[in-house]
Amino acid sequence: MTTLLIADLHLHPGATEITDGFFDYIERRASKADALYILGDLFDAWIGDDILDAPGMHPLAEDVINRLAALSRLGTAVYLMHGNRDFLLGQRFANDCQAMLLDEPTILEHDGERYLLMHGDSLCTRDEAYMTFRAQTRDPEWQAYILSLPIEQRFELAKTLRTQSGEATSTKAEDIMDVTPDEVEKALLDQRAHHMIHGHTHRPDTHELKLQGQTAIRYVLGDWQPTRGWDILIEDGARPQLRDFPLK
Ligand code: LP5
Ligand code: MN
Repeated sequence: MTTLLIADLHLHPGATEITDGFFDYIERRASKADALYILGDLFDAWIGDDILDAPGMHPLAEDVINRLAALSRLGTAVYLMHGNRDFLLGQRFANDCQAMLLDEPTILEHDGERYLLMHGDSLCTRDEAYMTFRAQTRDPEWQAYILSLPIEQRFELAKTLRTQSGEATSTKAEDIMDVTPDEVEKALLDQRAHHMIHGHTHRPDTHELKLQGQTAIRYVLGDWQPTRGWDILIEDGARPQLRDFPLK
């Protein structure tokens, strides 16, 4: 059993190197794996699945759907989790990709180990302004209201939110934008897991921590750049490997 995990590709129409690198990754690496987990922020922004109603309106989304659906048809199970940029990805998108939309958190069992999978933003509890924003944007009533707005208006709103977020993050202390250690411990204990894999913070690393006297490991995926991608490979009988690689 071979499992791959990725996150934070932040695909958008201007990021053609990352998109091409992702499609190459699907062809050369993911197609040989049993499963591919995409742990949030596949897209830089997602304003609703109804952008797919008008063919040709969002060629990038259509390309991604076609590639993921082909991967799935060829035998690699594809799993999708929401991130803080693409929390509006819906069942329609997942169905079109022949992917399974995951709840957060999800437990992945591999080789007798329990891996707690998250995007990672929910662990950043010291970022109180973001926590308020997150509660609002994950509220089903708010989402239903937003999805009822015309696409053009949503597009503008997403642009405004990105600008406001950029301004907010430029003034926040670095440590409040990282995970809160107590939240990590709590999440692991709640789910009886000793391994956690997440993205979001863009601080790729492997951290060991003590959890009730036992060693636990938190793996942090990196965000994809035009020349560099990141993943985690889990194979039977081996420790997960956090890898970076040049994009072609
Ligand atoms: O994303 P990034 O890396 O810049 O920063 C994140 C947190 N910011 C966000 C906001 C997103 O970037 C916004 C983009 C979403 C695009 C899709 C939206 C589609 C739905 C709407 C349109 C249809 O997630 C940032 C964290 C940082 O990670 C590190 O963890 O700090 O948090 C913030 O910047 C939040 C701000 O501190 C507070 C919010 C500012 C906006 C206030 C507007 C209020 C309107 C409320 C209703 C939307
Ligand atoms: Mn994120």
